[in-house]
Amino acid sequence: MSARHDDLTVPPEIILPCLDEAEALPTVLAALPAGWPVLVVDNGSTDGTGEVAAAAGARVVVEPRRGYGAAVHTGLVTATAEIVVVLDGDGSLDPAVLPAMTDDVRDGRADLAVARRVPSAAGVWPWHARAGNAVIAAMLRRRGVAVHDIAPVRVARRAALIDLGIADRAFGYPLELLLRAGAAGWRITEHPVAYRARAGGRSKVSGSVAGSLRAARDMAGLLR
Ligand SMILES: Nc1nc2c(ncn2[C@@H]2O[C@H](COP(=O)(O)OP(=O)(O)OP(=O)(O)O)[C@@H](O)[C@H]2O)c(=O)[nH]1
Ligand SMILES: [Mg+2]
Repeated sequence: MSARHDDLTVPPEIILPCLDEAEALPTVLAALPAGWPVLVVDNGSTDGTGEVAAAAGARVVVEPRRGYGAAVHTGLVTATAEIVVVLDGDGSLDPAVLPAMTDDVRDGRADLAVARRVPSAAGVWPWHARAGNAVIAAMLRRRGVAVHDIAPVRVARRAALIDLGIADRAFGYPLELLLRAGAAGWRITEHPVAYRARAGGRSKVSGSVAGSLRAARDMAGLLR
């Protein structure tokens, strides 16, 4: 018998897009809800990310084309669970929020559950990253998508996410997802998630003004 939509015994699958996260991954994987399957998308890492993930019991798929969106998309089409979680592989987002987000989707309160970052210490969210984010979120709200962050964590039904037809394969991916979900009339719930320093390794985006600008450029194209 196949699993029912509301079968509470079937956990969602956690997709972790990872570019050079070998240092952070052991901590990240150990903190995830017990028994939930994990799919690490190794986005062309050169630091042994895939080996570390496999040794810790995760399933690994390699996506050589760089880009956050490319990694997430490959995760979606490779995963098998009905409901999926997309979370960063750097340990910056507290996975304690995942069960409540998943319940929203499983119980039918939401088509998409997202998280909004709440910094847990001064300095974890640099001003340039935070400012760009606030502008984007305000634009989304003006378009009727009631969010306060660009959905750094997401839970939804896998098939529905694929059907949204998101085309961006870089850092515009989460924003395009929200725009398309809003246009499709999806019900969205938003949960606070503790945002902290990455569990190891090096920041590639918000740790520098250049990284923030690159992310802003990917997103700005979608809002024109
Ligand atoms: N930067 C970057 N991250 C990727 C890519 N592909 C997958 N990822 C992963 O996507 C997740 C989110 O990345 P970010 O949090 O935006 O990048 P970061 O390097 O952690 O930089 P911060 O903004 O400092 O958090 C991390 O788990 C990355 O390893 C890619 O092409 N570039
Ligand atoms: Mg990060």
